[in-house]
Amino acid sequence: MDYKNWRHAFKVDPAKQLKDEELEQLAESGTDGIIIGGTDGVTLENVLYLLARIRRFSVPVALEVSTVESVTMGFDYYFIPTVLNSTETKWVNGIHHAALKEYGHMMDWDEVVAEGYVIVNTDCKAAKLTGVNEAPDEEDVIAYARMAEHLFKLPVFYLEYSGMLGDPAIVKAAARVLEKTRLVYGGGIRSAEDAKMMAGLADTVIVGNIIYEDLKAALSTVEAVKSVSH
Ligand code: 1GP
Repeated sequence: MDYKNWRHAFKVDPAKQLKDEELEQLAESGTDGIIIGGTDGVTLENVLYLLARIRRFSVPVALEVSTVESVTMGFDYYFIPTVLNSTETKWVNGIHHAALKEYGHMMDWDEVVAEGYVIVNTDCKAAKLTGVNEAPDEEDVIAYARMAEHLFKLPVFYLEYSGMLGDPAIVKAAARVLEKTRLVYGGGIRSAEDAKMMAGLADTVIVGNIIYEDLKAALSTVEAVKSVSH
């Protein structure tokens, strides 16, 4: 399924362990996609290992690129974050520029999807890494959403609350100003109820950490998201 129609996706971390049967349950859960991505410990070796194991199933697989060294062929999509509220240009366009100098001539642009990221939870690892020191408020988020859609014409606006459940008022505010750009929500979803709430506001709901803490709860989010029309 085209990523533009994804309502639910699991984000699996190549630095964390999953048993074969756990991976099978995720892949066969009815989710629309699996994203391989993480902040630390992402290596070519662990990305390849996870990709090979997920490829036994028919679910679409995307790599969310965090280090250029871990990029490998074989994914359906390559999601490339540009952190719109980072204080370091490296995370906005620096690594991207270096990567394109080296690999730009051989990229299949149909598989590449740029994600305008806004990191709201300043305590998460991604915020620390990318120099997000202040949490954007509702007005900031609205301006970033408009920047993503109208200035930069990005296909995806990713509201990242990693590790904490987002403020529905802020998610709603972003949804209100986005028309063509997809609103992807991720962070702190631990139950079917959380998933339903965010599914009512965002186009795509991403479920990460709970996979490693309570797989059953993680699996329950698929049906929950699908039960909400949007
Ligand atoms: C992380 O947005 C995802 O990039 C999901 O967040 O791990 O908190 O579910 P959680």
